[in-house]
Amino acid sequence: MRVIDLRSDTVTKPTSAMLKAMAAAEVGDDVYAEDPTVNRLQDMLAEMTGLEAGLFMPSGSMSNQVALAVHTQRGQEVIAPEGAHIYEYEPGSMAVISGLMPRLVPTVLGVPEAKDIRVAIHRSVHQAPAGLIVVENTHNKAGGTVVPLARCQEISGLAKEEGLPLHLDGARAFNAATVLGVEISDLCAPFDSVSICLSKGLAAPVGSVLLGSKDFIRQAHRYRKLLGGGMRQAGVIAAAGIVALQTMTERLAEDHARARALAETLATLPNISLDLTAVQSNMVYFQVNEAPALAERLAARGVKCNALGPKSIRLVTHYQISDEDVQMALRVITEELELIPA
Ligand code: TLP
Repeated sequence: MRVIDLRSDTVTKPTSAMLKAMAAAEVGDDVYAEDPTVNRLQDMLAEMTGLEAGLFMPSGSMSNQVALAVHTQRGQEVIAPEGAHIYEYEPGSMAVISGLMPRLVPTVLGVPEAKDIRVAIHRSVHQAPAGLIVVENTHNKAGGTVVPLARCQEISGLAKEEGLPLHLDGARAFNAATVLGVEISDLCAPFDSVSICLSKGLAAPVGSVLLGSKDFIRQAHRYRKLLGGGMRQAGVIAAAGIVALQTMTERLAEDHARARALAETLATLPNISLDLTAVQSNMVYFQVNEAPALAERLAARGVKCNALGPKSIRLVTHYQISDEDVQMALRVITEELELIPA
């Protein structure tokens, strides 16, 4: 049975070009910053994003948490959009690692307003002071939604006024840049630090890169080691990341078109509710009764998706999902939905 895995873009397998580059990678000890392939990847993404320096990380979660650790002091608050990955899916990491508390601000489809962030900045002696502002682009839990550039710039202006650093969880920053039709450097320009995942839509098997000023990255290096993220001959995986940057950034619109196609048909089906305005990149969320049971039945028929809560299902398109896969998945989902009592 062909398995159509729509659980996440993290499930992508390395392409043959990636595997070839991995086998041929020149390596060294990256804890000494001596792995030429890791150094090349870091320099390449720093150049592409316009930030001064980069640091290769084993995961997006570690990349975000190292950024939080470097930017803040214990006892401070991190202002983030509701549903932010650093809060929802990094299991208490900011509290455990850095002694931080989240202060979540409301959003419309993952897009916070500068005025709400301003209100969330606390300074009185009775309150935990703000230490950092975080934006997520695309915003995963809101549906893979995109924060417009003008809003990022407005928040950056506020952060500067308030003397607070601004971090971007850009796990899917290239998806956001694709939707907005801007360069990745424009997308990253408002931020002091940016975390970009190579292992999501860009299809590399492992790794993220944290970007920022040279001084920020020097401190991040220490925290990466502190968290056990010094990977030694990491060039073997960084090589796949380089191929991902060379071959995968230009094709993301295909994933977005397939997500759109999925969503438009799903929206017409009985027994579910789906907000088409939230379908902006490579994700489709819909609401349905007994989502986990539906996800199980779909998986048994070769269509894997994630039930994120009792009534929510997420489908994510990626490099290894074709037009035929979309049609096949729609057929199976339609049949299963028709079996649900209204
Ligand atoms: N997200 C994963 C799950 O953790 C939910 C997924 O399948 O979407 N920032 C954002 C916005 C993310 O979506 C993710 C991964 C991360 C950070 C963390 O990346 P990893 O999984 O590499 O630690």
